[in-house]
Amino acid sequence: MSNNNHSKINDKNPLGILAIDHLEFTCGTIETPTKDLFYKFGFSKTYENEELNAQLFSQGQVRFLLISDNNPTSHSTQYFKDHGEGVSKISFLVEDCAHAIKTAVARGAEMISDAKTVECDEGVFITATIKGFGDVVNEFIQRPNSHFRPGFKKIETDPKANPLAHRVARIDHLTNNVPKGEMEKWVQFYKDIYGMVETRYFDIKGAKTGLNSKVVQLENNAVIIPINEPEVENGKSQIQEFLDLHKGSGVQHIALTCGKILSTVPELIKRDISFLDIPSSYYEMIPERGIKVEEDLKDLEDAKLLVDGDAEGYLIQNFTQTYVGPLFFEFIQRKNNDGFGEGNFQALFDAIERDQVARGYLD
Ligand code: TYF
Ligand code: FE
Repeated sequence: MSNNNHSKINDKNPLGILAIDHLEFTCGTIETPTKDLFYKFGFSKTYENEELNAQLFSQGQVRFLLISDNNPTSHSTQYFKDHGEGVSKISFLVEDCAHAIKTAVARGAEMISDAKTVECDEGVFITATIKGFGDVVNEFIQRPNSHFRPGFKKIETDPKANPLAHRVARIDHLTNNVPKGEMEKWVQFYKDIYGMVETRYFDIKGAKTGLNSKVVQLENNAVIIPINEPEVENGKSQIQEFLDLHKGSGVQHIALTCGKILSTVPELIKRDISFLDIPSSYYEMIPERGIKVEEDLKDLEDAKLLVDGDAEGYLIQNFTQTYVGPLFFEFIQRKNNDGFGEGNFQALFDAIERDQVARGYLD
């Protein structure tokens, strides 16, 4: 399989990762408020496994698995006990699972389970897992067709689904928060095991928000992972606040790609999703920043959207409040710009600090 002409396995993608397949969210009960959140975000339930007490929520290529399996020997249950709700597993779709696990281990990964083949009515599925950052595990899944996985029943129509007029398409990036002093180690992990490359570094010093951040990614953009560490240990950085609340490393935010963010974010606001408040002074400064924005600035302001870019292109983004423990979501639309909104960081971190003050974490 790995030797055909269309193989995605090469030295820039040694494991042959095709995409983020799904993210597993461990939860205390399957009736968690996180499920209502997914419905408000426009997801619908597409698969279910009653034995595992697991439900898959899908929208575009984005898939979130809610699981509350309450099994003392399972990783998701252990993760929930140690951290509460959050992303307990990152699952990658691979071309050839046996190749992926063998190569990952040869490149230094710690194996949790070797390639395991399960045959069911829907076909032959192969999965394997390695240790990821913090207590998060990384799965490789090779599937024969569109069926989610063995043991799951497809749900033809979800009566509770409430789709958005313009749905989100995919996971743009997935940000990892780690303790002070660990950023470099995890950058190295993604480089060594996955063959990712480093594409950004920034730090914000002095401010209460102080943090260091690097981005690692596959060169084909299929997987993009910013990694943040607090600048000062036990300070008041937003990264430290996350680590305190989550009791350690974890997925801090998930950025979802929009096709028409000027429709999607206002629709989410109508559904009572809270986004960070951006002061109107922010919009007065946009014309001076040399970004050629097609949208009406008033529409962007009404929708509380941030813009960043240059003469060549830009992106539009905003961030929700924290919703799953300290985890939040970003909605992003790219127009010929592959940054992360670096030009917004001051306005963004000021807004996050105001939010920390409102919650009593900062004074
Ligand atoms: O993913 C990013 O890098 C941007 C910006 O705590 C960002 O979305 C960075 C750190 C942070 C919140 C947002
Ligand atoms: Fe982001």
